[in-house]
Amino acid sequence: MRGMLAIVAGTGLGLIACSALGAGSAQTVEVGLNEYGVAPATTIIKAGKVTFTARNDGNEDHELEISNRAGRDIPDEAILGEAEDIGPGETKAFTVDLKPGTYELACRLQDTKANPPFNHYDRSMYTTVTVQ
Ligand SMILES: [Cu+2]
Repeated sequence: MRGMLAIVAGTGLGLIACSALGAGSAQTVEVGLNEYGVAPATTIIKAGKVTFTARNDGNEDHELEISNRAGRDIPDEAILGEAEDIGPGETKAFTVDLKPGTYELACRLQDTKANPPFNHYDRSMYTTVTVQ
C-alpha cells in the first residue's frame, strides 16, 4: 500500500515538470511612466512575445497601452494590450505577441478632476517603438 502511493505521487510530479517546460520565454521591456512621459528601456524590440512592465514613477495615476496606430482617438481594435489604473509607485505588466512594425506606447488617461480636464496624451505622454 505504501509503495502504490509513492508511484501515484511520482506520476503527478512528472506531469507538472512537463507542462512547465512548454512555456516559451518572452522578452521583457521595462517602461517608466511619469508626468508626462513614457520612457521604455529600449525602443527596438524583437518580434514575438513581449512582456511590458509598466512602472509608475510619477505622482498621478497612469496607464500604458500599446497600439498599431498613433494618436489620441484611435479605435479600440488598434490597442493590442494595456495595463490600466497604475498608481504611483505601482508596477503592472501585460504580454503581447508583436509582428515587425511600428507601435505606439501611450497613456490616454483623462484627468477629469483637473480644471479644465485634460488627457495625458495631449501632454505628450506617448512614444514610438520599433519591432523588428
Ligand atoms: Cu498618464
